[in-house]
Amino acid sequence: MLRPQDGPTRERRRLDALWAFTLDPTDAGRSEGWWRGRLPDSREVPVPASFTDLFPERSVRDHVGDVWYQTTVLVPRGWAGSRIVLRFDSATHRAVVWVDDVEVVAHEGGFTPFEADVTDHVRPGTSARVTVVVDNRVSFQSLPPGLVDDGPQGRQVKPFHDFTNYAGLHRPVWLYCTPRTYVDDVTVVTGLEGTAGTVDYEVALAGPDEVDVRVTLLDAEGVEVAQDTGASGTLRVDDVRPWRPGEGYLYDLRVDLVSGDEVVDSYVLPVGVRTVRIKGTEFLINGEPFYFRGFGKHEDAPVRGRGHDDVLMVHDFALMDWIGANSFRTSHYPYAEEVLEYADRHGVVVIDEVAAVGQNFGMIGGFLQRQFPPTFSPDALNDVSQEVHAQAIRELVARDKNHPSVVLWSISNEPESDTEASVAYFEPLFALTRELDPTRPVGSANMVGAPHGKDRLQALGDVVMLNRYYGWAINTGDLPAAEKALQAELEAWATEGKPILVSEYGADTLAGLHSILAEPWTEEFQVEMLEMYHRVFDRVSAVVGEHVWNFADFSTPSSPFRVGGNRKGVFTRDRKPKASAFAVRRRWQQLR
Ligand code: GCB
Repeated sequence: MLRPQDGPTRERRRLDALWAFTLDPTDAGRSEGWWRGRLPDSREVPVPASFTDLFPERSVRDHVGDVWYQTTVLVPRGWAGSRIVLRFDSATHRAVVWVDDVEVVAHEGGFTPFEADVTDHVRPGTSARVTVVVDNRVSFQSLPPGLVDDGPQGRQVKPFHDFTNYAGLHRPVWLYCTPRTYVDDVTVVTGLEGTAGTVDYEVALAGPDEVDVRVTLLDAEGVEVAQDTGASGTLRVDDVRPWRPGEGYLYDLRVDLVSGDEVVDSYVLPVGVRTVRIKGTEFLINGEPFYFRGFGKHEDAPVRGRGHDDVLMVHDFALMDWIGANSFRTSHYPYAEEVLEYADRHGVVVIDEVAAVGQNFGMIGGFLQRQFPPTFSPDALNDVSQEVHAQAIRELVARDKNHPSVVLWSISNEPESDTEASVAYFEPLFALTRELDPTRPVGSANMVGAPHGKDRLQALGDVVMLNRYYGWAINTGDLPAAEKALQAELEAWATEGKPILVSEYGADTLAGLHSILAEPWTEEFQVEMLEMYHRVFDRVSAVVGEHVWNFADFSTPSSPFRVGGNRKGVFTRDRKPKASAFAVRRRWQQLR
């Protein structure tokens, strides 16, 4: 799914602004048809942002169910004759959209874009009313899964993960136009042969006119380096400048639809020429072993919640550069496309994760103190859930397939992984991901409850991904015991002959809490614990990467385990360094 862009044949308007907003705690809006007029009792909220933390009101922060957004958009007169599209970069977790009185699109899943062709529902030169209902409920059939309880205080959402269930219109909303005959999709796969690069391309077009396809590859200075005609083909670039970690060199692939001399539509796709391959226990980018240094992150900030914000994005990337990170995982859901584009341009490596987190009812049942059916079973995560998961993977790959920064798909975080049922659930999803994208490896992050010998899912993946908390959740405070256990486990996994990525390790740490004898929760302990992990990683050659959990402290619902959120950040929630940031920096600057 192509991002809207401005160009000679296209124009876009960003609808980010203050929108009218109404909570709907009794689910009245859908039956009363709130889209037919102005929203009742509305107030203003910013788009994009989570609505969750905007107001000092429990009814907003803890709201479960529908919320309504509305705005008025002026459709430019100059767009007459064009195809006009309304696009939401995300709505968490599902949405229905109306333009004036007409329903134009519904979408399930909170982290991927969706759009509607609204050409027949708007009149250029006039305004249209856009109304969106966004539902933040989770269930066994949503991704991520969770449940909603009815308590004395009303509905309560219980996600099966630790991060806050932020909701709303989290990313930009666009109205854009294209010609009636237009470039609908472009797929590129790149290769390297000696000093030459190849770009296999495939263009999907739509619309009534007969057109020819012309593609041109331009280097970063705008110099044409290759050209071809036809909807698919291979471009060859002699003396290619590859995209590589640390250097996000990008070409532009310009796709023109032409009819005689006329350019009917034109779309420009940035392309990084690089390869990804697994060889034994090595993770190769452009044929060279790559070692992941970085973090699991969250899209999370005070007040704006999960709302995308360029200011924070640039700052986070700057801090990752300062500390010497070269990569991160989009834990635990696809991030805004702006983030991937930034990573493309700056040579930062990304593990792209679908919003499958909390698929382990044995563990969740313990936390929530209740009995659940078996995780993967007809009354729990069933065929419908699996199809929702499959669709989320389809949408993730469709959106992100062309990003050179993305080198690995992560299709779940810490699912139940030691049962026959988990294999039956995941086998088709691994196969689907590979069918959609045969060029990138696939993995899923394993949890300590299913160690080597018990786990059955890592055998399906290309990279062993391990989340480990020895010294914290296990052997709490006992680093010598933790070191032994970690070493033994990594050595066991190394016998699989696959690269091992430690996709999470970390300790909750209250910034400003100190002790001479490193005690859990202090800054000193976090430093000692991370350094212990690093010693072990250096002794196991199959380890190809270390992603500290987490880049920064982040918001969670209250619980006996959380003191004002999850405190495993190396930075605080407002991005101040803890002592560990300097320790990690010393190591990563050396590994650079
Ligand atoms: C995990 C999860 C992560 C949590 C983390 C923790 O294993 O993957 O989402 O935040 O543990 O700190 O509890």
